[in-house]
Amino acid sequence: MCRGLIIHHWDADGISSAALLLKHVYPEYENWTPNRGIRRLDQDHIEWLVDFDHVVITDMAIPKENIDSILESSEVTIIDHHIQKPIQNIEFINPIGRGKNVIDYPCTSWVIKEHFDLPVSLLVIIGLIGDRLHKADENPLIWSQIEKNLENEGTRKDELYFLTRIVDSLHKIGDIEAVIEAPKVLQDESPETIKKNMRWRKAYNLVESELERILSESLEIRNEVIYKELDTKLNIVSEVAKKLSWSTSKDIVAVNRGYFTDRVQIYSRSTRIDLLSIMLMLQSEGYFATGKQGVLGTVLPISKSNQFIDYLMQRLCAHIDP
Ligand SMILES: [Mn+2]
Repeated sequence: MCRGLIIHHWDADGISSAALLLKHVYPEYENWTPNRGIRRLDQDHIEWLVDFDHVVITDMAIPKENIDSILESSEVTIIDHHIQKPIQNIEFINPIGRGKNVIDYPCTSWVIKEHFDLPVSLLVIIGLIGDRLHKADENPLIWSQIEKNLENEGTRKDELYFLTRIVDSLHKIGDIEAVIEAPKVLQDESPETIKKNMRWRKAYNLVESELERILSESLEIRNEVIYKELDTKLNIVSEVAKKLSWSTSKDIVAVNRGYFTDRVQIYSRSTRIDLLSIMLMLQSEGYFATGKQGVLGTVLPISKSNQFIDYLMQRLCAHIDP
């Protein structure tokens, strides 16, 4: 028998995507996430993966050299919506990587639904809301299908956001065990399963109160660009940046020095400058960086971080219209 593993992102879309794959496509497979805030596998992981005949990587663009190492012993399938060049010798299911429009493939759960011709279901929707938040309805063709499902199931929209936030809180508090357990538990696609899980609800409460604390602090705005310093042990820098930039319509740099002891999380959103080229620059210098249109996330050693933050702020401030 083929032994298979699904490696998935730790957020709501990654968990939902893994759950959909377990339920509909690879019921015998195991699932796992590295969940260390960095989408890169180390040598121990690679050696462990040798035991698997087939490795499915979903909602997480891990480096090409990791894929090459896995390919030496296993078959590889990628199912994703992150910006990524098509990779040879593997099954590459990533419409965005093949040049399709981001708005038509807003999350990995939607890529899976389309590719395997699955119905719209709670897991598909949680993936979408997890990645797109209040912009989940930006594609009317997709959103009308979601609304039809909600009507049929009798689920309210605010309840969906609540369910999604619960699922998405597990990685934010660093509960990797819960993240890995979630795709198995969620296959019943029942809102009650999510709401009644006390461990998950505790994670949710912790995240919400920390966000409330951080978002109530006063804002530093330099030249129309928000500069936000955090010191939190929770993995919420991207969410803080997202919330602040959407509520103010300003570009933002958010910096968290509290998650890693030896590295700094930096997250930026801009509607004005090309953050993708900055992401490529960091990657070419050997640093971890991820992103999509208008979004950049990176984790830098403390020694490099201040210089980079200055550079980024300068670039953003220089492009504000006078
Ligand atoms: Mn995603």
